[in-house]
Amino acid sequence: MGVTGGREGHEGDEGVFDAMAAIPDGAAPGDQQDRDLDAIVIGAGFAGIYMVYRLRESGFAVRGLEAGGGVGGTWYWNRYPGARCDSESMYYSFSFLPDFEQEWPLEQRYPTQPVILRYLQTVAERLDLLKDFRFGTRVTSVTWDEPAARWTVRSAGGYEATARFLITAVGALSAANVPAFPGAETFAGEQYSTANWPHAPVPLAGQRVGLIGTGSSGVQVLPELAKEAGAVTVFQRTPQFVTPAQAGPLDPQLVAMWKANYREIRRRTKFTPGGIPIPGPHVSAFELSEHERRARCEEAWRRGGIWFLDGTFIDAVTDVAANTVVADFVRSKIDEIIDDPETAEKLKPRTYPWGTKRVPIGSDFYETFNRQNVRLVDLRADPIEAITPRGIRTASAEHELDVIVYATGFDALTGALTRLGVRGRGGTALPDAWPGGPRTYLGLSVPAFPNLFTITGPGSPGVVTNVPAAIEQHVEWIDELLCFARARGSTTIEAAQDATTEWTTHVQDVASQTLYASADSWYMGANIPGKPRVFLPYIGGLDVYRRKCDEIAAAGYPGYAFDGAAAPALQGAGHGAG
Ligand code: NA7
Repeated sequence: MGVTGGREGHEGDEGVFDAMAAIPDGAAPGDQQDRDLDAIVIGAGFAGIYMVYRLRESGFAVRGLEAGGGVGGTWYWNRYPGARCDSESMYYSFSFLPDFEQEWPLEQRYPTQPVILRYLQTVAERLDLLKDFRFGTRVTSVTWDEPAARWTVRSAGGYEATARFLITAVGALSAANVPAFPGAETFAGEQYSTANWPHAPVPLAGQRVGLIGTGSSGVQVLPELAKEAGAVTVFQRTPQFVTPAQAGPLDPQLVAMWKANYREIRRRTKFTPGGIPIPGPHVSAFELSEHERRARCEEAWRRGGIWFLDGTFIDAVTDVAANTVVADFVRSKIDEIIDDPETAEKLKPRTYPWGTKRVPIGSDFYETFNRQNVRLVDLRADPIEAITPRGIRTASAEHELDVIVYATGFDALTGALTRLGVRGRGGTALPDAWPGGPRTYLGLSVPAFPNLFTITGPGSPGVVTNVPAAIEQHVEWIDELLCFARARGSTTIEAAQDATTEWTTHVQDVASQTLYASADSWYMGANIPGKPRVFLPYIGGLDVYRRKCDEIAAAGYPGYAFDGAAAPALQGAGHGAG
């Protein structure tokens, strides 16, 4: 039986991704053709919703296309039990709706998937955006028509549209990665991917569940599976440094204070590195005594979430010794929490620095291993050999299962783009333009792909920040650039090779000042076999990035060519980030 759920561009793979069949492409209301558009936006998550709104308000004829049956993006698909955002509720929303932000209830510290989905649905309805989207429309080809200087977009169901500009709002973590284990199709039970979870409740009572993957999704789903299932076997390839979320209801007094100051908080959010204005650490681990270091880690752990991620030491991800202080602290917590020393040992990360794989934020993840119905299989010592009709066979045993849950991550940042089938000038396919890894200007533009803009694309800070904050910056900047081109009567906007090389080099240079490159993470493309090993997002900070983009806009967009003529040369040496 195939994995239930599905959406990624696996045409012809419907047996594996069969829930997508529930949204027949082409069944969407509206015409089968759109010929007179200024812009097409692909995706209806935070990015697509805001981009369509901005362009519409700027007077462009714009159409949003979305594979799913409604708005939500990430939050439409990732419906697994326990799914919630790692950013706190107060920050995880649009900042451009000052009246609505007063109205919208803030109840839990971290918004759950149903709450975020409802938020996006409500925003889309309030802004009257649903009519501007065509849902159930899976884009399978995007081609630059050189003579017309327009993009032609086609969907699996035969819809075709052309537009001057194409903006991808497809998400950085949306192309699900489900490894092809031998024999998966022979499994007699049910298989689910967290990234494509069914809309209907999945009955798990009394079932023997196997969970593959212990990244953020696996960390969130495990406690919920364990509460319901008869037994859960966790198949772990790499242990993680899981941080406690310290989730719970928000104090109404805090919410009232927050709402009274929302405008100022939003203003500060725009000029913080991570899009969340919390005071960062100002001390090196080595300015403190051992006792003080421990106390600082304890306090950050007690506060949980981002306060531990960003709240220990200023050198936690740049200095090996400082990093070891944090890593040892988390390992000591694992020992404290887990009853069985052998399980605790298997759960302790030892092969990469703390923070260099995306740190999962969990609720009762480690505690769940103290339950009688949860077992851990260490795949490093006991690898998966095959999936059989009865379960998962590892080197040492066959684990009998009724259900397999894949929480195996995403082809991050590039996967959703390359799966669109984009072809630029001369028919060049996007993956062919990126043989050694993605090359972009500001994470937003690619040479030889004129009039294409990639919200939270590779080289953007999006995914290492509070994502809506980065999305708003990208959307507003793209909208202003399109207005600029319209005002000067330009037909094409294209990133220059030299500016692209400079930005791409800068993205790697900034990452190389940290310990990130030493881990096999999705940041490095290391989770996808054969993917070039480069650091994918921009880690220099959203504040630095925003200033850089503002400077470029103010200077008339150097680094771009308009109608083939270069805009002024880049001013100043380098990009001034660090
Ligand atoms: P992640 O963080 O990429 O986690 C995927 C997990 O699946 C991770 O534990 C992987 O182990 C594991 N995995 C992947 N492929 C395999 C194979 N072939 N065999 C066994 N285990 C495998 O994805 P998530 O969905 O949890 O989170 C993604 C992001 O979404 C998250 O970082 C947040 O930003 C939100 P590995 O560590 O690669 O050895």
